[in-house]
Amino acid sequence: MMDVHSLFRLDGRVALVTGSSQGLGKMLSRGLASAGARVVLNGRDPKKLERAVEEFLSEGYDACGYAFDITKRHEIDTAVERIESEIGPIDILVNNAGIQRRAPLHEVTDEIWDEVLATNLTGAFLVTRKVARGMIQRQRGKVIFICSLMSELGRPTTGPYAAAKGGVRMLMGSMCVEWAQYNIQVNGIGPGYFITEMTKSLAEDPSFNDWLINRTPARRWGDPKELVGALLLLASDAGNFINGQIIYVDGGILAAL
Ligand code: GCO
Ligand code: CA
Repeated sequence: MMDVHSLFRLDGRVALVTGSSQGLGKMLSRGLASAGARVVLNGRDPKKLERAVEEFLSEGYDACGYAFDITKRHEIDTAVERIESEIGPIDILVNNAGIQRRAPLHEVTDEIWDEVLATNLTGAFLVTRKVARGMIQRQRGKVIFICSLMSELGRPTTGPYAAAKGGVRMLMGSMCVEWAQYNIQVNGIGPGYFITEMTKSLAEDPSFNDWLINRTPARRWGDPKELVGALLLLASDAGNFINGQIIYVDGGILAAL
């Protein structure tokens, strides 16, 4: 009889989740902690991060927090080195941090473009490049990028975000083809529509809500908890031969015209 339960366990593994003091990142971190991982939460705002760590500790999870901005190279290097010396080598990296700045492309300012690409694409690359150096040494690691439906499709006013998330899809695949030989599995999760700080304004707009419900074969928004299963598959030994894939958790949106 196979022990399939332990296949998905993460006991003794260190997981860093960027942008995890709120939103999907916080829920993903809860899922990793529930499977036994030591979770390292991250955010730019030390106070918000501290509140999230307190919450995790009060729920009995093994959690800590390191505040750093993933758009700042020196902050990343310092933080990753501190985490690896104070907590332990990072076994699992979840590149979740991301921002959304909606505007029609002809009205997108240089600042909007630069901020979205710096956070959603370049930041994810910088963190992963730093963490992967250790994973290559150790010949073991799990890297999961939080992609998006917009790694595949666009929607008016989300051009910079879609460009970044499309880039994330190809960056993830490029890392897979270079690092799979070091027993590093690089994959992605593509969330559909979940109500978070990023999408609250959309959910509160009746016309958008009607459009989304009709566009989704499951006829509903996702519950952030529904991302945890795909995450544990990719973060655990259950996914040791899954490389370069994006698992879309979208209620069927990408399957529908
Ligand atoms: C939007 C949303 C989307 C979602 C998600 C979908 O403006 O349409 O922000 O981009 O956040 O990325 O996968
Ligand atoms: Ca695919």
